[in-house]
Amino acid sequence: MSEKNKKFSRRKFIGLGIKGYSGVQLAQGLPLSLLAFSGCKKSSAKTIHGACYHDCPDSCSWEVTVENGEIRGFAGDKENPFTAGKLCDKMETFPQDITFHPDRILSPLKRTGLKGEGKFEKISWEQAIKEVAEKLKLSVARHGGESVLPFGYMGTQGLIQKGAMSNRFFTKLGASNLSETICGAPAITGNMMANGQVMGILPEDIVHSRYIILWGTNTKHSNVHLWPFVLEARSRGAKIIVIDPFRSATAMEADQHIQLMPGTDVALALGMMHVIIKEELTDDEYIENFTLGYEALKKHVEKYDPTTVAGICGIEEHLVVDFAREYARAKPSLIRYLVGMEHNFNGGDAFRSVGMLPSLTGAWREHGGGLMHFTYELFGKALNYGRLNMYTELAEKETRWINMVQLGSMLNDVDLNPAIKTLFVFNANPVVTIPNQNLIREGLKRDDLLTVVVEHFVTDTAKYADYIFPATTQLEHWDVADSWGQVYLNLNQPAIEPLGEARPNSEFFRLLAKEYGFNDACFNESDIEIAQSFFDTDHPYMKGITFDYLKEHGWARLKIPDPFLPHATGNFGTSSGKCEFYSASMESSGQALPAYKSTSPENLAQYPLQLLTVKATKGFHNSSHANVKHLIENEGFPTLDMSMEDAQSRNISDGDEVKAQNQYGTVLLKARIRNRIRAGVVLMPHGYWPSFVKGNATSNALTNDRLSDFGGGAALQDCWVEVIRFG
Ligand SMILES: Nc1nc2c(c(=O)[nH]1)N[C@H]1C(S)=C(S)[C@@H](COP(=O)(O)OP(=O)(O)OC[C@H]3O[C@@H](n4cnc5c(=O)[nH]c(N)nc54)[C@H](O)[C@@H]3O)O[C@H]1N2
Ligand SMILES: Nc1nc2c(c(=O)[nH]1)N[C@H]1C(S)=C(S)[C@@H](COP(=O)(O)OP(=O)(O)OC[C@H]3O[C@@H](n4cnc5c(=O)[nH]c(N)nc54)[C@H](O)[C@@H]3O)O[C@H]1N2
Ligand code: SF4
Ligand SMILES: [Mo]
Repeated sequence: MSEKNKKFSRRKFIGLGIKGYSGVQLAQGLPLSLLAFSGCKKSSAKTIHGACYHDCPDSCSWEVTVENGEIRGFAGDKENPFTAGKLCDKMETFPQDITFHPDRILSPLKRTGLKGEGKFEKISWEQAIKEVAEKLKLSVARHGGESVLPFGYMGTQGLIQKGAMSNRFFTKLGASNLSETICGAPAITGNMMANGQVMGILPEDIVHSRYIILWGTNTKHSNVHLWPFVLEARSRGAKIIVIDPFRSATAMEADQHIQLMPGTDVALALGMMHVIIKEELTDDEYIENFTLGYEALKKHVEKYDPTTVAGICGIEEHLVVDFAREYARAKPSLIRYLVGMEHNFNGGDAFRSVGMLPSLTGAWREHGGGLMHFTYELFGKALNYGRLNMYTELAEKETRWINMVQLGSMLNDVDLNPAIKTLFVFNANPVVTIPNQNLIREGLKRDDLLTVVVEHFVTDTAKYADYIFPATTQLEHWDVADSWGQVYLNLNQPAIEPLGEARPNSEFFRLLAKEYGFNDACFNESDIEIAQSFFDTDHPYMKGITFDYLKEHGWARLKIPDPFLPHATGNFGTSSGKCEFYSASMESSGQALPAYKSTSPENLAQYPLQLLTVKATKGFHNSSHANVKHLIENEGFPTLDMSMEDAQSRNISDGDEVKAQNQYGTVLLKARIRNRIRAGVVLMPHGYWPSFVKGNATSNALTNDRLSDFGGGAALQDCWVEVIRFG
């Protein structure tokens, strides 16, 4: 459907109200029972406030209209200035797409076929919990608590359903801990090394900026609700620059697109510093008062001259110089980064070096200037997270950490002591979202592994489960939603009763804890009690924001002082309180200063093209929604963007079916030759499920589980393939 048509049908949907909604539901093939329109009954429609659960910087507020226990309307909250009445494309039809999806699991399932085959039979909750608890007990008695791996991730980022009860259960059990590193870890580590915190300026303040660099972030798709503020800044005279190896949807709308080679951002940032220092465009007073290690940095960046940097980044030399000058002279200038450039061997240092730029030029001094990154630290101060991590109350001893990025290796590691014998997967779909898909599948096939999945669907991961438990969706459970991309706090209230036998994640772990014999009072705490505990604080950001207030109003903006200029006069979170150009704490590892590290791909002769697997779809959220018919149809067959040069040398034309392959796997794609990617690099969208595409393999079948430079993140873009036409 074209952009224009989509907008039209959305307006029509809102305009027609209840009747229009039923029409949309019918078009999506909802079970007719749900459409029973109680026209003859007296209307008792209620508005229920809620919020999106996705791992997304926007954390939108929504309103659900409910009548006689049925949903009559669903839309973004019009009053919330950030959501501004509009959810993103993929969430507009969330109730029918996810909650009422015909494939939704509505009762517990037990495996009957081979692992991976996807054959299950229904089983009662009582029996399933009993069997899982029994098997778990036997296994823990034999192999110890650390043989249990809880693989829970960001399927929902709501504070309760993400982990409040599961944290308690696995801590008490003495299970292994999961290092949640696949998203944000290198970005956070890099920024923290320089600035000691990731809290930059507030999103709305971008309107005051006059020079906006969207550095490795696809705002139009990944951070949809920031985009109107970017456009507002542009209408007030701002220039927008995108730095991305791909001509993303956002890059297409920018005033300038710097299309560098992947993983070379650190070189570009150090090259900019070289020019800024050499041309005396620095803010010396800011450097003197609020930074540490300037002399060492100055010496270090001497070697990052424009010629060298242009060579590394694969861009023209004058670009490095012009860009540095423009950035340093513009006032206020802002860098927006998020996560996108972290997934490579230079990822952490990219965030560290780019994060230093505003201190070199004093950009932090101005309203709208500096850096914009994550906002979660503001919620960390405001809310009481005491009931989330109950380690000191429940842990008997410290247990090991397992890096989620290496799930495949860990499941297959015969020397791991103890081996992983029980795997709980909830809020996650690792077969699709974790590198090295085929290795993970191999591991999940192990006969001696008990796999328990809590899900909405039989995903490509759940197909390997011994037991699957049906989880509720955001329309059916309580949650509290903080945010990493804006400053509104939301209370999500259930709008309808759970469908079938679905239960919240929290309830699954409550029941399992009880069956396992854990009697601590914390396992009896209800979701509402946990929700209330977050408000047990007198922090000034929470003035007037109580549980009862949010029950009534749904959302509230944290009471942050306005204007908010976090580093106008220093106040960095480092131990020195300054922006650290030089990290003394990293001296022993030789990494006190950010540096470009060249990567040496294996088998470059055989696999010469660098593959990026990024969130380039509008319809999917990581792997979520990638089983929704109209969204898959909208996205079409997964594409592989190639340069004309690379395509011609392989006799490939636009639209041809191709195989991208390397030592880890093979994925079938459709070549797209639209001048969106530079020669030497190819790109495919991430999120598709193997079982929904030809070839039964998707992006992470080609990636490997090597780590990034810092934070234990995934270097999944350090991936090389060959592309061959077939068919
Ligand atoms: N190649 C490649 N790989 C990537 C990325 C990339 O760009 N490229 N991006 C990475 C990033 S940034 C991230 S954040 C990860 C995301 O990885 P995941 O956290 O695995 O994200 P999703 O694919 O959204 O899978 C979440 C699953 O949780 C389920 N779910 C949703 N709500 C609930 C609930 O309330 N209860 C339960 N039990 N389940 C629920 C959904 O049905 C879905 O199947 O992927 C990473 N992987
Ligand atoms: N529609 C949609 N929105 C989403 C998500 C989704 O799956 N779908 N996922 C959510 C999640 S979990 C996250 S973490 C955020 C992420 O949001 P962003 O931080 O914006 O990250 P990505 O969308 O992964 O990547 C952004 C851009 O980085 C580019 N890139 C890749 N490697 C490099 C590099 O080395 N240098 C530079 N400069 N750029 C590079 C990619 O080409 C891509 O266009 O988005 C969230 N929003
Ligand atoms: S996925 Fe993001 S943009 Fe879309 S509704 Fe949810 S929070 Fe908003
Ligand atoms: Mo993410």
